[in-house]
Amino acid sequence: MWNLTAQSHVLVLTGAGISAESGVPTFRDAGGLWEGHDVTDVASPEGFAADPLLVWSFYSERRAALAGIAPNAGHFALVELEKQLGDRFLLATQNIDGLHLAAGSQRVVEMHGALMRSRCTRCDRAPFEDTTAYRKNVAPLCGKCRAAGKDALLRPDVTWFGEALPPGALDRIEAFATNAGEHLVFLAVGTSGMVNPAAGLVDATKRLGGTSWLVNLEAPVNASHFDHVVLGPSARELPALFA
Ligand code: BV8
Repeated sequence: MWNLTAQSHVLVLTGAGISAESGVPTFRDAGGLWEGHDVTDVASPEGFAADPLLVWSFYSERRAALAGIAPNAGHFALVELEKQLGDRFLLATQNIDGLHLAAGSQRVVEMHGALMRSRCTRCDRAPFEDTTAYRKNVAPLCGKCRAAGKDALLRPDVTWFGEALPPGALDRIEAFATNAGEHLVFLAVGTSGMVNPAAGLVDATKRLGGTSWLVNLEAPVNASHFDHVVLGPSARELPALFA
């Protein structure tokens, strides 16, 4: 039974599954492939170096697909939980769709960056909002570098396979969990548990003496690591769990 105490600190980890009912395809739906490429090929620095046009097509299509997409009841249930818990709540998301922020979540760590942000591959310009779905076979260049007479590609401001997470992201998550200690309640939602370091959070919870929950459509590879498993769509199961 999901019953929190006054000492409970809740760390939530979300993956592509929480956005599925908003109409955002998960990686598993595509069988981990995109246009016949392994996702780790198009979502890696090597893939970008090899074929920046293909990688920009992959991300531009996902930007275009986000038009008209809205958060669902699962996202809003987490907003309500954050309102109840305040600084005893932290949301770490693997998703880059921005739907948690759109729903009103504030204590959010975007572990893998943001789809609607780009950054320069060369200069120190800060990552900037970029909602452009570039036409096929167009890879955008940095305007600041061009003004300096240099050609430099822009890239999506996301964390690719083989790249470190954004500075401070993991520290913030680990500090929250360590501070919670045995009062940590870890809740994973809509994730296949195949990507590290996110997938290791359930084991860190156990080491801390905390309790772990999973809400997922089907049992993922690491289901047995969780103390409690709720199988079903998160837009239905999260509101029911917190009721
Ligand atoms: C790092 C990019 C270290 C943006 C993503 C060998 C070689 C190289 C690296 C590695 C290696 N072995 C291990 C690694 C580490 C690697 C890794 O884990 N690889 C895996 C593939 C083995 N990890 C990394 O490289 C990470 N970095 O380790 O850095 C380092 C340190 C210092 C210096 C340098 C390096 C970086 C990982 C980030 C990769 N980038 N995204 C983008 O394009 O999105 S990950 C990408 O895949 C997504 O962001 C997402 O996180 C992940 C897919 O996972 P899920 O979100 O779980 O989605 P999935 O579709 O798989 O599952 C959906 C689930 O939802 C399913 O279970 C389904 O049943 C469920 N579901 C469906 N519908 C619903 C539902 N549940 C509820 N309700 C529903 N309605």
